[in-house]
Amino acid sequence: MFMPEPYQIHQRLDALADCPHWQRLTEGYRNMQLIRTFDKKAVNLQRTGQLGTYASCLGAEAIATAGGMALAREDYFVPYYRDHATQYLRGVPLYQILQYWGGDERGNAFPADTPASRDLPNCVPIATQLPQAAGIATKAKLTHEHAAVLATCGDGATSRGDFYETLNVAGVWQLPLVVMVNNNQWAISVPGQLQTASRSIAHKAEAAGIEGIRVDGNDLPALLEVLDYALDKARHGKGATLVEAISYRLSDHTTADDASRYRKASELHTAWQHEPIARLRQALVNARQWDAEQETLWQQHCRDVVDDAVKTYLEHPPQVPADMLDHLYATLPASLGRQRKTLSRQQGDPHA
Ligand SMILES: Cc1ncc(C[n+]2csc(CCOP(=O)(O)OP(=O)(O)O)c2C)c(N)n1
Ligand SMILES: [Mg+2]
Repeated sequence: MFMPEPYQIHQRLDALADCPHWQRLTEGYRNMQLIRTFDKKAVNLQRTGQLGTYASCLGAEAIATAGGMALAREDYFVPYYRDHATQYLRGVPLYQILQYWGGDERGNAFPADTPASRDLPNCVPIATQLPQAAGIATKAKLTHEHAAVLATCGDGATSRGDFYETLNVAGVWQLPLVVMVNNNQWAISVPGQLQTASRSIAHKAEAAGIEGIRVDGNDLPALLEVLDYALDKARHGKGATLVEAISYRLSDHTTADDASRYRKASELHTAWQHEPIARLRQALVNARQWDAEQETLWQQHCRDVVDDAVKTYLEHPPQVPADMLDHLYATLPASLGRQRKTLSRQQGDPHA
């Protein structure tokens, strides 16, 4: 049974000999490859004017995949914008993830028959999703659900009041909450050392009286161990955990950014040596759990799945403009009602 060492960075990839979970790790590897293929395609779609501004998950594949694999159906997921893998594993089809980044809100209507139907959509204002996650965790606790809430954010988000307020209530109310921080070393152009003077992000748990764990965010088996532990603890009423997953943002901040203007090429080059997919592949190959033939077949499969998702996304008729007024109010105010009618008429609805 895994027990975390306080504030030591937990790693597992280099000591997998006694691993009883090869099947889970190869499944995780496949998921990470799939999401990287998707991510590359999404950037290309943006570059060719077919997607809006997009936040790449390059380098965050292990973190988000571990989240999706460790969550149980009855748990809740409160994401931030690099968690495409978790959303996919919770049941959001890839084409819907593209819809969201294409500016189409229908991408946030997660399928009702999947675990994702319990989850929140992305939240653009940094860290504001965290108090909402604490709210869901409070409800889960008060109604005695056997469920945990996993909420994620970036290192920059940990400077916001919402983050501290969330940890505070999580501690004092013993909430079934896990906050996982993707510490990718950068918040747009702000590096970690300008972000906080705290010894680590995990140490920020101390003041809230909850457990803080550090884990290598490029190490899928380590992440799975930490999340299994923290989510299980939450489900059994044993309190909240702050997980700091240390990774590196291998992409620009978003497609609207050019990171070469503020960070050294040598730093990026070094970070690529530790990226999560190649490391896991090497471990699987060493253990004879994966080979070149499987790799070729899987990569082809990933391309096919992603091509299908892109086709479905591009084939969807655009949202009608009147949609922007729907789902805002239980009863639309009269002034907006008139605007809605005008929009509908312009769309060619004679009965509007
Ligand atoms: C309240 C708020 N302030 C500023 C922004 C602009 N903004 C978008 S992403 C970002 C940086 C976030 O960095 P981090 O939390 O480290 O996440 P990362 O993008 O590195 O994954 C900022 C400042 C915002 N979206 N919301
Ligand atoms: Mg960051």
